[in-house]
Formats: sequence, C-alpha cells, structure tokens
Amino acid sequence: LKRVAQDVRSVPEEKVPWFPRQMKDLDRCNMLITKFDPDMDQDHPGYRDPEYRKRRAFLAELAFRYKQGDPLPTVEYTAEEVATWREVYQKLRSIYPSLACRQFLDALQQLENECGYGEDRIPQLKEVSAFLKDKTGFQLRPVAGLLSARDFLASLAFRVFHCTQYIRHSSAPMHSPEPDCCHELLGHIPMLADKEFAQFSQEIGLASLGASDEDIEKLSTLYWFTVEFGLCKQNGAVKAYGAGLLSSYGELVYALSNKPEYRAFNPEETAVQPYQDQTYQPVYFLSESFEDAKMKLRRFSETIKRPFAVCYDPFTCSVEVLDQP
Ligand code: HBI
Ligand code: FE
Repeated sequence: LKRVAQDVRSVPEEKVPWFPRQMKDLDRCNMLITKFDPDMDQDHPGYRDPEYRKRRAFLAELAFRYKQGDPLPTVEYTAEEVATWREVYQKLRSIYPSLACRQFLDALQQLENECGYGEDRIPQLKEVSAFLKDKTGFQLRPVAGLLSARDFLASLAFRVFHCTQYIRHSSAPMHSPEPDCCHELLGHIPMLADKEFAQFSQEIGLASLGASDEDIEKLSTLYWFTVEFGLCKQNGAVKAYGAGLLSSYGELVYALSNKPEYRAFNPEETAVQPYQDQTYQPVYFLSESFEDAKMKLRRFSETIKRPFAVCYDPFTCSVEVLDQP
C-alpha cells in the first residue's frame, strides 16, 4: 500500500508507461515486431524456405526461454550458415580500412586477436559478451528478432544490448531486411567496445525510460541516424560508425560516395527526419565526434518532458527514479 501511495505521488496526473528499474526487469522487455520476419513478410528471402524457417523457430525458442543472468546460449552453426558469414565477412572486411571510423577498426582488430573474430567461424554471444563487459561494461542478451523501439532502447539504459543469433538467408548475403548476427556482430559490437560510444548509447536508453510514444519515436529516429547510419569526421575525412552501414556492403559504399546528401548532426532536426528501412537513406548525418554527439544528445534529452528524473546506479545495475522538484 505504501508503495502504491508513493507511486501515485511521484507520477501526478499523466500515465507514465511502465519501464524497467532493474536488470532483471528486462525479461519483460520482449515485444517483437514481426513486419520483417520470415514467417510474416512475403518479401523475406527465407519466406519460401521451410528449412530456414524451421531453423529460425529453433533459435527463437532459445531467445524466448532466456532469463536475465542465464548463461548465453551457444549455437552450433551449420556449414551453410558459416559459408554465409564468410562471404559477408570477406566482402566487408576488405573495405573497412578505408571507410570505417578509427574506433571501429581498433575494436575489430582486438576482436580478431582476442575474441575469435574471423571469416572461418561465427563468434558466440557468450565470448563476445565477456569481451564487451571488460571494455565498456556492455553485455549481450539474445533476442528472437526485431524488438519494439521502447524495449530495445530501455535495455541500453542498463548497458544491455539485444543480439539476434540467427543469420540472414544464404540467397541474400549482402542485405538483410531485419537485424541478424552479421549486423550485430560486425556492425554493433565493435562500436560498443568504445567507451565514448557506449556512454552515448546508454544515454539514449536512459532518456527513453517512461517517455511518451511520441518521444520514443524521436529517440528511435535519433538512434537510427546515429547508431545505425551515422557518419563522423576524422582527420578531415568522412568515416562510417553506424552499424546499418558497417554491416551492409552496398550501403556502406553508397554512403561514402559523393551521391548522398550530408547534414550536420543536430538532434532537433535529426529526430524528426523521415527514414527508410527498405532501401538506402536519402540523407546521412555527420557528427564532429562522439563526444560532440553525446553533448548534443544530452542537451536534447533535457528537453524531453517527464515528471521524474532517472539516474543509473552502476553498483546495483538499477535505475533510481527521482521526483522532479
Ligand atoms: N531490435 N533486435 C533488434 N535489433 C535492433 O538493432 C533494433 C531492434 N529494435 C529497434 C531498433 N533496433 C532501433 O532501430 C530503434 O527503433 C530503437
Ligand atoms: Fe541495429
């Protein structure tokens, strides 16, 4: 009863959407979006492949059963899956040195040296999670597919990153309509090993907790144009740091050609820019540095109205909710 009374006091009038307060609450952040999955989307390259769909259902089950704190499931990948990985890895690896940002290249080198990254095998989430934990405190959690923006962003507040464990269909190695392990392991993981970038990611997550649907849409658009498709300046050249670019050969080359339009990253503008999830982006946003992007995002977050403030306690891995005076 006492708790109810306190809750009522801290959230006057407007209803605040539920959000996780402790890491184990992430077990409830499991809302999947099925628009790109191979059972629902007729354009998915695996839609007409019953073997592929069976495999996906098996891996989905592993993710559904996972509870916070469980050991991460190990997957025995088939020869066909490893062949797809090899093709993706070789193709992308060859263009990274000229197109990817410095932080990405440094971390990928470390992952190759210390974490079994390479073209011959698909890294296991367990080993990658341990690597990240050492570098930035981020850890991984398996997920069966595309998660709702609210649930996905909430986990970032706890430095938890949801990772799919399946691989794209072998008929389309250069593109996947949904996240897959190539996207997570090649696109996201190296960046999450960078301290500045890890903090940037967590701050988007913290800003999302209990936010209105409208603000979630803005934050997820910001996430899209930074974490997924962001570019940054380094030594006078434009480099990619977005995971959607770093896991798609075609779009990475396109984004760094002279064809697309670039604009300076500015959260107010970026947050309302319409985006493309079917084809290449019509516009990319360029940051001066992660430090700069983080500061701008922080200022923007302060303009998001919530009837409370949140503060992450790294000792208990929980979110403290403070009443705003
Ligand atoms: N779900 N599994 C998964 N992986 C992502 O990268 C992902 C997601 N859901 C939403 C999302 N990314 C973002 O594009 C934003 O909507 C937050
Ligand atoms: Fe992603």
